[in-house]
Amino acid sequence: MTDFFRDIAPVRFEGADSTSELAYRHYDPDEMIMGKRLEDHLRFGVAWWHSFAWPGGDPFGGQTLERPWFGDTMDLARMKADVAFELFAILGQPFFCFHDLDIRPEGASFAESTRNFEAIVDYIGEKMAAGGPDLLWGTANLFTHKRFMSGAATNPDPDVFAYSAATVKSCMDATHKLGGQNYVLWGGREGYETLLNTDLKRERDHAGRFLQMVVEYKHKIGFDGAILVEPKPQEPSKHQYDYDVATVYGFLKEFGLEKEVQMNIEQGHAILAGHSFEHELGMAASLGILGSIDMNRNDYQSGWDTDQFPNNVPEVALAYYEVLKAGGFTTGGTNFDAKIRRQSLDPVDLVAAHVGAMDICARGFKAAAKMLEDGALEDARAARYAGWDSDAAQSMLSGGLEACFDRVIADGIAPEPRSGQQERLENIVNRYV
Ligand code: XLS
Ligand code: NI
Ligand code: NI
Repeated sequence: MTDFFRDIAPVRFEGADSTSELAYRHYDPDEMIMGKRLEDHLRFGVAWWHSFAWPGGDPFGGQTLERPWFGDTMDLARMKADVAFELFAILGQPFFCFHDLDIRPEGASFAESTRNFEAIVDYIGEKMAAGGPDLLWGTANLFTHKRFMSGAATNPDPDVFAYSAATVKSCMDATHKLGGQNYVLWGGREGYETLLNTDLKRERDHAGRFLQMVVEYKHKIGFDGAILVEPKPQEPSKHQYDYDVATVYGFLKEFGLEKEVQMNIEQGHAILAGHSFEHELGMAASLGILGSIDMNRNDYQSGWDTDQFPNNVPEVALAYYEVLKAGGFTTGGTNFDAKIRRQSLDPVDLVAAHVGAMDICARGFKAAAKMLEDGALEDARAARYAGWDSDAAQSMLSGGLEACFDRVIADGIAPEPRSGQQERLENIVNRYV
């Protein structure tokens, strides 16, 4: 036991009227919603990088967070894991996620980094076996170290491609060993700063081959979790190849991977791409590649990836509405890819951030489930497209332009515009949130 969280007790569900600061008011893990426990719907995960590895820097200033485990030794890495599992015991959430770099000290060579990593993975495995949460997903950090400054799989230097592939292999092995349910690839530096020095076609080809190698290895080791790509339009690279869900789907098709790879969709990345979160989720669902979500919130004014904890119930409700409409999560879940603000110095700030976020999500999720069960939005949607239920309308889709032309003439078709009813639908949503 460390004394980092001192006497903070495990957080319990106390109901909407509770006045305790650290209580779940809306997240009752055992509440049955649409025939399933709320915990099994939402599948919350804590992100190791933001909660335990981030020192509080921003572009104008360095470390603000003092943590007794900061430093590059194995003992400190073990202390970090101890504190992580102490937070997990306080929150009671079912999952966590990590990158290799979050959990192990960097070694003097790849071999040493790998040894460090494997030892900490075993340490974490023991803590999981002792009753800790499960691994939602593992991933590799192929963007922080300067060796990745010009990309990982898309680096002009084949040695960096090799280093990246070796790193992903070891991270997939660790994820498999810990029973992880997914493996995530976010291409932070798979993109470019200027076309003046970039062979765009070659880089995309290498990224495609790299992803094929990941899928081949998944099958080779018998990892039955999902491979997830996390789209983001820019930041840190100026132009990133995995811009948004639709772009990544085209990329998957090009490399024959659309049946093998799904999406991990992040709220803040959707906003950076000029979309809403629900657009990205709805798009992935329509393409059959909705895997998991990184739940956070971007600042709508600052225009960069602020990774704040969610606190907007209506937004979260519309996001979960798309997830539920698509049938809910299978291997995926709700990973809080979110960090406290750099002024939030106290251990209790970290706990409160997660408790509040879990409550916001529970509230939004329950509103979404009710909206779906009551069918008001779906009835209106079905009515809007009802014209397509007729045989005449359907046969048009198998005919051609001339058949349409003939039908317009023969039936004297003269379409009348109809209301899209947006405000009435928004009022329906407002009854639930
Ligand atoms: C960064 C990404 C990152 C991924 C995991 O913007 O969201 O945190 O989720 O590499
Ligand atoms: Ni992000
Ligand atoms: Ni993310």
